[in-house]
Amino acid sequence: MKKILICGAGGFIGGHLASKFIKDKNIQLICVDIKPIEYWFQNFDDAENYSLDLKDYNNTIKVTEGVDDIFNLACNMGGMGFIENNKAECMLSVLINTNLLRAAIKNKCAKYLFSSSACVYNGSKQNETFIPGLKETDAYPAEPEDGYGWEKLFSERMCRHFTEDFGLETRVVRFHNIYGPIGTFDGGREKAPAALCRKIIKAKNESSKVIDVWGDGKQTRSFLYIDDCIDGMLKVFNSDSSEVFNIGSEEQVSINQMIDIIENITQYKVDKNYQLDKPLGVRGRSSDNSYVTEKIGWKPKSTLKEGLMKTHQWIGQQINSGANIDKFCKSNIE
Ligand code: GKE
Repeated sequence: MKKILICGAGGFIGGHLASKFIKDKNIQLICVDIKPIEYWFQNFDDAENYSLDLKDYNNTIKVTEGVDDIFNLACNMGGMGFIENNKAECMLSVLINTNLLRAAIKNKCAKYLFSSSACVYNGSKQNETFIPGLKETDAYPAEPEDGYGWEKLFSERMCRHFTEDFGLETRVVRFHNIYGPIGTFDGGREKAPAALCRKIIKAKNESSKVIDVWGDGKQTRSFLYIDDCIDGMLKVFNSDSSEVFNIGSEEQVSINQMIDIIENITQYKVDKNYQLDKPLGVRGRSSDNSYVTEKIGWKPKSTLKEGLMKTHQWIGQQINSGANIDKFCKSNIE
């Protein structure tokens, strides 16, 4: 029996990871999140569930006792609209990683995964719309996204030094804009795929023609479907490498191209009201997966269209169900 701890289990990626582990009868699962349990996106009676603030060292000691593997997916985060306006809050997540690493040593845990982000990449390499995919080495020289990206880059490095100095086995993955069902789609923390599905579904429902789009729509990203994210994260975790790996897609699209795909799924055309004063982030970003494919043997399976179809279907159901959807739409639940 293996004892596994998921930190941030009430959030999007943590919830999907918990739903995978809970099916494995050889795993004793411990789930922790700062949110009250009724606000977790997914929760399972067969797990031990705790609502605790992992910025507090005492709590990290408590939940890591007897644990073999730790998945740290806990941080205060969101899409561009959140991270650009909450830099201090994002940086405070450094306390979660710091205290969890210390607790992992104290409680002699075997292995530790840190979820980093494409926001660590050097901004000067992301100034054009269509850019070559970012390689793991492109994080240095350091010029990450202010606030959120600095915290991620610092915490990545702390993992490395805990491995070198204390022998803790660490794994680090850099997620590139993960999307899918059972995630935030309104309220300020949502990322572009969910926001644009929501806007186009609502426009159709209300027979309105215009949606707001942040920026000029020419900025690019690559988006990774949640199932591929979980698969990649577990492959990296189960590998024997403590290096940092991209977990992203190489299918780089402009926001306008993604809107075309969502319009086709919705079977509804909209006019775009471009809002140039909204948070925009980098001009272009995509993942280069050659290193993770070579070393770990992972690459994503879903196309953007396939992933968006499933995401769109779930968001449509939530919007049209009349059920209480607060937990997927509120910016601050603590
Ligand atoms: N959120 C959002 N909502 N973004 C919009 C919207 C909208 O209605 N309309 C257009 N955009 C544009 C944003 O201005 C940005 O240029 C682009 O879509 C992507 O925004 P995003 O999905 O919110 O987040 P980013 O890719 O810029 O940044 C995210 O990167 C991830 C790592 O790849 C971060 O916020 C983190 O969630 C994460 O680390």
